[in-house]
Amino acid sequence: MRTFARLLMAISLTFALPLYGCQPSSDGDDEVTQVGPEGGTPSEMGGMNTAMGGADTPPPQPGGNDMMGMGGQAAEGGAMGMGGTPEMMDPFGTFERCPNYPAFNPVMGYNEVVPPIGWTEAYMGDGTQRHFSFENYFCGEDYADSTILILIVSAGWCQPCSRFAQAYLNPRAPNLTENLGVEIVYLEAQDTQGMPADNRFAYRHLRDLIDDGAGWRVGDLNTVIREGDEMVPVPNYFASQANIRGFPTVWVIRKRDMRIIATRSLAFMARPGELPFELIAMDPEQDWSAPPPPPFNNLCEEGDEEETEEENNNRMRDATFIESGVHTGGICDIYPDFYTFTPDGQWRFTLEFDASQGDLDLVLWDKRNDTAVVGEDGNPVGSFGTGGVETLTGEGRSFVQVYGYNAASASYTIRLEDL
Ligand SMILES: [Ca+2]
Ligand SMILES: [Ca+2]
Ligand SMILES: [Ca+2]
Repeated sequence: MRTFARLLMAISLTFALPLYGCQPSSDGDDEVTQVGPEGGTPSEMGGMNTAMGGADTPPPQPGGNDMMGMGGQAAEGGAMGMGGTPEMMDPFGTFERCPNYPAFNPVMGYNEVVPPIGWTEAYMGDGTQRHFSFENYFCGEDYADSTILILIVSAGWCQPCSRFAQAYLNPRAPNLTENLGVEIVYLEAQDTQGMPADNRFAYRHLRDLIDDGAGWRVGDLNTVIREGDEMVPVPNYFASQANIRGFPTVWVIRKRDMRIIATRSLAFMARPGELPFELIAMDPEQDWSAPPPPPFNNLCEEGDEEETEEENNNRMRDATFIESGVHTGGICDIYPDFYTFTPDGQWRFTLEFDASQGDLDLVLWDKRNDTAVVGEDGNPVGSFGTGGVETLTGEGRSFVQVYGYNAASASYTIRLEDL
């Protein structure tokens, strides 16, 4: 596998495979710098970075990280009842004390060992609650056969987070959890308003998205950490993590040493598509910093592809020039399609396709830097819906990238209008 991954990396370098990074997090993100020696920076690799991850950047946080202050959430819930002593049975179970938990780094990120944190009264999909911690996971008998833990750090307002949970992770969760020893933790850092989220919000939000699908539901307000004999509240622990620059942040933690062995943003830097959780679970000792791309299933029919054997539009500099009007094309391989046009004033670019065939997205491209345009709010400028129409407006000479979400394939129709 290692050889295979390296080969793919070499191929991607040779053919300048698009680098699907999380645009808002690409500057100063340690995950990005760590890929440097092996993969080079996006500009070194042809500058084909894109916003395909669809990661969002959180809105400004009113009140800041420590708004709730310490002790905002009691580690031991009031459900203990009157006269409860620490020895009494906690209805939510116990936090395991795990003396052989590995040495960790409080700064979470790729290749780091995660700290012994947990969540009081975490929710399961069926609404039952139990204390859950990384120590429970590392030492507990319940997890003796587990291989990896997938930690998804999301926000209630973040659409790409919802799509990731609904369309990508949850459909494969039964196989992952029942056959491949995978534990899943959905951590909501913020609610729909961008305010700090608690377990209850996480439970309700995930119930709307994935019903009773597998995985813990926890909120960052209920995060606790081991301090001697106690688990002490550290509300907004994730909000203060420097390596979380956008949502969703997805980390794969190997149980053997509690090390983060794969991240969604690193994977997007290397190739199109989401993390291959099944492959990682089956071989957690492998180097997953640059996983292989997902299998591509070409759903185009004869004549859908607007490109030819001789000429492709996979890169901005090879963009297909189009006039106002209607055009047809297809995402018929894993590479994106670039288009450019030179209207006098404002324009609208509408992409129509069969969403049941594949989920296509649009990104406005920055011709100077050869990356996705980043808006004032820090998010890539584009259209990332789940239906069959994506629309983008702009002004003057522009470049637009059409791509398939998680290596999706579909034919499409473009309508370019002067406004
Ligand atoms: Ca094409
Ligand atoms: Ca293309
Ligand atoms: Ca879409």
